[in-house]
Amino acid sequence: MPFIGVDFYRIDDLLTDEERMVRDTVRRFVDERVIPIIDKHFEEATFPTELIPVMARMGLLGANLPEQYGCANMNNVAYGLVMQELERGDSGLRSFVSVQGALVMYPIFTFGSEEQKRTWLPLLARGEKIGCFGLTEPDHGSDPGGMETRARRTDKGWVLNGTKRWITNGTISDIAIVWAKVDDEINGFIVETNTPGFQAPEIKAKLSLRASVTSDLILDDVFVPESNLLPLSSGLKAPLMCLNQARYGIAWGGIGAAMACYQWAVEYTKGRTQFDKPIAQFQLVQDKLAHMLTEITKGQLLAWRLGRLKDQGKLHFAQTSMAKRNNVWVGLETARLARDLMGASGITLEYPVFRHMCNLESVYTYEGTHHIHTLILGEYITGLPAYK
Ligand code: TGC
Ligand code: FAD
Repeated sequence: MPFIGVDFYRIDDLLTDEERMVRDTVRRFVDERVIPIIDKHFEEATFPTELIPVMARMGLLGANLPEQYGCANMNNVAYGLVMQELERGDSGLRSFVSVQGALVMYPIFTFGSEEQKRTWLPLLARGEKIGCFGLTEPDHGSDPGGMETRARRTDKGWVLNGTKRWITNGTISDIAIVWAKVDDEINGFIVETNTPGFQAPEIKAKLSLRASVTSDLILDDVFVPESNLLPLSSGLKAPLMCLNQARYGIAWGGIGAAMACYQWAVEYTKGRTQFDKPIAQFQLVQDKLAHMLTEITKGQLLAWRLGRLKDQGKLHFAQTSMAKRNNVWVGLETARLARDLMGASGITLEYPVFRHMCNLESVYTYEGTHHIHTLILGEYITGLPAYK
């Protein structure tokens, strides 16, 4: 079924020609190149690596970073629309692009030396090198400040020891941005994954984000030269700043997945007859469709405003938390309701809603769980942190 878009409040009128052009280009790419192959990748639990060079040529990797490092220099609304469209295809594809841009290129751009930026950013933008971001550990997920990975100084650099878990792109990466403690201070390191002592075994048997690679990172006396320390990355605030970038993209992505599920729910219920009527004519069904459209529209407005604030440099991270929290919930709620309205047909890969629903369970958890974003907002409102 061709995607017709969901724009009840004429949000198109709030976009520039360029933003619409970017959105429509990625929309076409998703319809023509992603939708036809993604079910097979989801079923076989493989990532469509063949799309990496295509997305790189389209300027989607690190798309909101400057041209001088080989990036597309999009504004943040255009970048958000890219994320929306990619996640309309599959959260795994958006995850890949989020990690490469927001969690690998952004920290090098923000905390790296000029030499590190010139060395790595163009390669990452062209998709010739792939990166991952290692913050979470087996015993430290929501509480990354408790990490146990350590960096020890030596004559020529650093030696890293520790384990990271649930790392997107880990097994297919050339570099890992690894966060480790030096004494009590957290620092970021560019770890080249072919360094002796580094392993990235893939985590198998996932029932969510199956078209995405997720891995452990095991660092056993891994030597990292001094030139690969991110010199400006001191403190937990540094990885949290990276998370803001990824959470921003997810706020748009959740709505993309919701739009796909909503359109299927409308089409399916209009075409499915029970009791001699299309089920779309029943009030209980219309109640769910009205709820979906309302929540999607609110989520779209939230994402659009977030983007404009980000472009104006006025964004507080609690505003990003509100949008990540809300819009991933909208995605999951819409996917679950769409699945319900499609009856038994909703549970197969013949329609994308169950795939989106399974994916969004991870998106609800990663980049700060729904609870954690509630508590970030709680701290913003009251000044009182409830998570510690
Ligand atoms: P806390 O003491 O509150 O903060 C330490 C310092 O950081 C500042 N800060 C932030 N700065 C920028 N952005 C943010 N979002 C910030 N949050 C806090 C804070 O003001 C403080 O600054 P300063 O100057 O006083 O030092 O830190 P805490 O240890 O109490 O933790 C706070 C908490 C729980 C909110 C934080 O740790 C958190 O966000 N936890 C969630 C962890 C998380 O989101 N992990 C994600 C891992 S990566 C991932 O999931 C990738 S999925 C990718 C994909 O496939 O798409
Ligand atoms: P926990 O922190 O153990 O949380 C379990 C439950 O307890 C949740 O409901 C949580 O909300 C709740 N909880 C915890 N603390 C509190 C509190 N203070 N108050 C109330 N409730 C609380 N990480 C990376 O570093 N890089 C990646 O690329 C990456 N990719 C991922 C890909 C996938 C597919 C998944 C599933 C995860 C990925 N993650 C990645 C890890 C992700 O960020 C963590 O899973 C997430 O931060 C939650 O940590 P946890 O799973 O250890 O859950």
